[in-house]
Amino acid sequence: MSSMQSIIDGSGKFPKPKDQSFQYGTAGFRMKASLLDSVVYRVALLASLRSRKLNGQTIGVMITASHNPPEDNGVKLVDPMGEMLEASWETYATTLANAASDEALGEAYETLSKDLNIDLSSPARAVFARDTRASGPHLVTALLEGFNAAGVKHTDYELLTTPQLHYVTRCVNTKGTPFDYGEPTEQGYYEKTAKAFKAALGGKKVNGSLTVDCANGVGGPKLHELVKYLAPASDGGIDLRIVNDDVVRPERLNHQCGADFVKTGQRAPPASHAAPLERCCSLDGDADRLIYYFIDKESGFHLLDGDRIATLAALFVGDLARNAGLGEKLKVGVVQTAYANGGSTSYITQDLKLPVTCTNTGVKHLHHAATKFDVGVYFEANGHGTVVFSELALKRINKYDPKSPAQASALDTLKALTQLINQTVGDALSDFLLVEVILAHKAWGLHEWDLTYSDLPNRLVRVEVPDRNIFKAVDAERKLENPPGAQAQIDALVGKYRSGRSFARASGTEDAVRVYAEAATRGEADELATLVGRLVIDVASQ
Ligand code: G16
Repeated sequence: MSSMQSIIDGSGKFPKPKDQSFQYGTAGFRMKASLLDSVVYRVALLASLRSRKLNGQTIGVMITASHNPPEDNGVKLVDPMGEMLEASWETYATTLANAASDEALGEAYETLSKDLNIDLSSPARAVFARDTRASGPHLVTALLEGFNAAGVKHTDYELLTTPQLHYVTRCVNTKGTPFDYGEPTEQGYYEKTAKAFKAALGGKKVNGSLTVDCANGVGGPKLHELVKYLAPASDGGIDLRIVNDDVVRPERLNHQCGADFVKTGQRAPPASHAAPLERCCSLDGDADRLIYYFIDKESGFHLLDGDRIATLAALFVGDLARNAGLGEKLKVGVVQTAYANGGSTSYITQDLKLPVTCTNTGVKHLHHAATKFDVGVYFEANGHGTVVFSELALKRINKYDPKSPAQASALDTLKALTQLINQTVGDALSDFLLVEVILAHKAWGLHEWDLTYSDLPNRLVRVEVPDRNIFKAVDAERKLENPPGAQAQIDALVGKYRSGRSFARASGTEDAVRVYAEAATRGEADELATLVGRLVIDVASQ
C-alpha cells in the first residue's frame, strides 16, 4: 500500500466534522475536545512534513488546552530548538486541518510536500506528550495513527507540562552537539533545574514557605516530582505547600483555581485558604504560566503578575551583569504586549532605563522579539514568559574572567540562571524558582517586591459575540481596524477617564473577545472595561 493510501485510509478513522473550520491560533488548535480527532491526526502529518523539511530533526507535539475548561483540548507543534512552530507553517497546519475529505487531505499533503520540496521517503521524527485532560488518551490514538500512516518515528513522553515537552524537544535535537541542552528525559529536566536552583541561590536562604496552586493540572504531579530533587528548607532548599493538585477528577482542572482564574478575577483561589501575608503563586493547567499574590489584612488582595515577574527579573539580571563587570557587554531588554500595565512599562523605561518592545499576544511573538536582545526578558501580563540569553551573551558570560570576588559571585549566579531559566518557552516551575532565587538574594518578601512600582488599576473582561473574527486588531493589537468606527468609539470612552487606556481583541484560544482597561482608580478601570465591553457587543450585533 502506498504511503498516500495509508494516509487516506488512516484519515477515514478520524473524519473531519462537516461545516467545521479550523485555525491554528495563538497556541495551536484549541476547542471542544470532541471536535479535535481529525485535527490531531492531521497535525501528525504536519509534524511529518516539518521534520522532513528540517532534515529529520525531531518535532514536538503537545496535546493540551492549558487554561481552557476541562472539556476543551488542543494541539500544537514545537520546533526543534523548543520554540513554537515557525509562523509561516501555521497556514499549512490550517490547510491540512480544513481539507474537506480524506482524499482531499491526501492531495493537500502531497501538494504541500511538492511545494515545499520535501522528500517523503526521508526520515521523520517526533516526540509528544499530553496534559491530564480526560480526552488526552483518545487524541493520542489519532496522533499515533497519523504518525504511523506518514512513517514518523515517535516517542511518547506521556504526561508532561508543556514546557517540559519543549525542553525534551530541544534536548533530543542538541544531544551530542556543542549546544547540548540536557538529558532528554523528565528526570533530566528535574536534575538540571534542581542543580541550577541550588547554584543560583549560592547559599542564600529562601525565607518562609510558598503556597503553590497547581490549577488541578499536570503541574501538580510534576511539581511533586521536582520536589524530590530539591533540598528541604532545613537544608538550604524551599518549603512548598502544594494545593489544587487533584488530577484524579479531571473536571476540577482550572476550576476556581489556576493563574488565569487569579489574574482575571483578581482574587485567590478559594481552595488555597491563603492566610494574610502568605506567599502564594498559581500555575495554569499545563504549567506554563505563573502568577504570584498575597493578601494584606488592610489593603486586600495584591497581584504580582507577569509584568511584575518581568520587572523583577530585568532588575536582577541587569544588576548581576553590572556587578559581574559585564554591564556594557550584556544589553538587557524587555518584551511586553498591550496587556502590560502602564505602570510596569514606565518603571522599566524610566527607573530601570531599559528598552521595551511591544508585540502581539502569543509567546511566539514575544520570544522572537526577545531574541533580538543579548538578554531578552519577556512576559505576558497573564504570567507566560521567560528570559532568553543569546548565543553571544552565553559566550560572554561563560568566558568572562572575573576581576574580584564580588564579580566572581555575581557571575556564578548569572551562570546558574542561564541553566535554571527554561530557554525554550515560559515555564511556571522554573519561573517560580527564579522568583524565589531573586527574593532570597534581595531578602525581599512579596510586600517589598510589590512596592517597586504602582500598577494602574485594571480590568480584563471576556465578551462573547456571535463572530469574534470581525474584530481585527493592529498596532501590536492596541487598535481595532475593523469593525470600522469601533476604535473611534473606544477612544471617545477612554478620553473620559484619567490615565485611561483600553483595547479589544479577538482571543486566539477561546471563542470570545477580550477587553482590557486601565485607569487612575479601580472604579474608573471597572467602568471603562464595562463600557468598552458593551460597545463590543453593540458593534458585533450591527
Ligand atoms: C496561550 C498563549 C499565550 C496567550 C494566551 C491567551 O496561553 O500561549 O501566549 O497569552 O494563550 O491568548 P488569547 O488571548 O489569544 O486567547 P496558554 O497558557 O493558554 O497556552
